[in-house]
This record gives sequence, C-alpha cells and structure tokens, in this order.
Amino acid sequence: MDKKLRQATICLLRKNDEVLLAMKKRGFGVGKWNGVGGKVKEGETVEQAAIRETQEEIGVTPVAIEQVAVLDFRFPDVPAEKNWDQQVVVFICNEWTGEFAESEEMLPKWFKISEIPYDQMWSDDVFWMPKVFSGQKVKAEFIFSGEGKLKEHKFKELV
Ligand code: 8DG
Repeated sequence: MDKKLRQATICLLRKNDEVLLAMKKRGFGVGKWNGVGGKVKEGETVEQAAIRETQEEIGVTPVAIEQVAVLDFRFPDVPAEKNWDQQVVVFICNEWTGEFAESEEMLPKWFKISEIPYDQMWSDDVFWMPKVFSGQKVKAEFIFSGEGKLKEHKFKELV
C-alpha cells in the first residue's frame, strides 16, 4: 500500500485578472516564481498551513481560501528514505487582510493571469495552473527523474 505522502501547500492570491506570485529567495525552488506556501507541520491542517505560510512569507492573512488542486509529485528513482515524494494542495484566495511585505524567503509580485512566466517556474506548473484559473478542480500526478526533470504527468479524476 502507498504510504501517506508528506504534504505541502500553495496559495494563489487572485485579484480580478491578476495573480500574486512570489520569487523564492532561498532553499528549495530558489529563483523560481510560485504561489506562496510550504510544508504542513505536525498537528496542523493543510488549510491552517496555507494560511500560516502566506502570513509568514508575504505578510497578509487569507480570509477565505478554496482548495482547487491536489498534486502528487513522485521521484521513483530517488531512494524513499530521502522523502522527496510529496503532495501539494493548492488553494485560491480572493480575500485577505493586511499589507504585502517581502520576507527573507519570498518577494511578492502581481502578474496578469495571461502573462504568468511559466518559463521561470516549476516545469509542472504550465500543465495544472491554467486549468485552475479556468475554474477546474484538478487532481494530478507528476513523475520526476532523479535529476528533477518532469518525465510524465497524469490527470486523475476531477475532485
Ligand atoms: P523551509 O522552512 O523548510 O525552508 O520551507 P517551507 O516554506 O516549509 O517549505 P518549502 O520546502 O520551501 O516548500 C516548498 C514549496 O514549493 C511549497 O509551497 C510547495 C512548492 N512546490 C514544490 N514542488 C513544486 C512544484 O513542482 N510546483 C510548484 N508550483 N510548487 C512546488 O515543492
């Protein structure tokens, strides 16, 4: 049986035809634009983690978030004990409080949804992100090589 995947979050703040992405300044995914988020801590729900990470990384507090995607990332060539496999739960947030602030980890910036810089993002994003902005709910699996190259992706049943 499949063991439960380690979970992480992405929160995409949306205002009309724009989305807030943030440049990752350190650690995993450095130099890439992404939604804000991080690992779910023990004792926390994914929603609580998404809200906490948004507060920590860009200074604002989501008021309402909606789950729009569940993405499984798998690295079958990497030894299981390295724990690279993970499930990322994606939320869209249309309402928040507070002021945007750059943190040590992330630099936030608004982009038109039609001008999202997919060439400066994770290679899987171009497959799922347009779907969630067109209103679809997505469940998908992405298979990567040991070097982190995307080898295969499958969309599963819509959630
Ligand atoms: P830390 O305190 O341990 O440094 O970090 P954290 O903020 O808890 O977690 P992180 O490791 O920086 O979180 C990684 C973020 O990157 C998380 O939001 C999920 C996201 N992420 C991946 N893989 C992919 C991917 O392929 N595409 C996209 N769009 N996001 C991804 O980990």
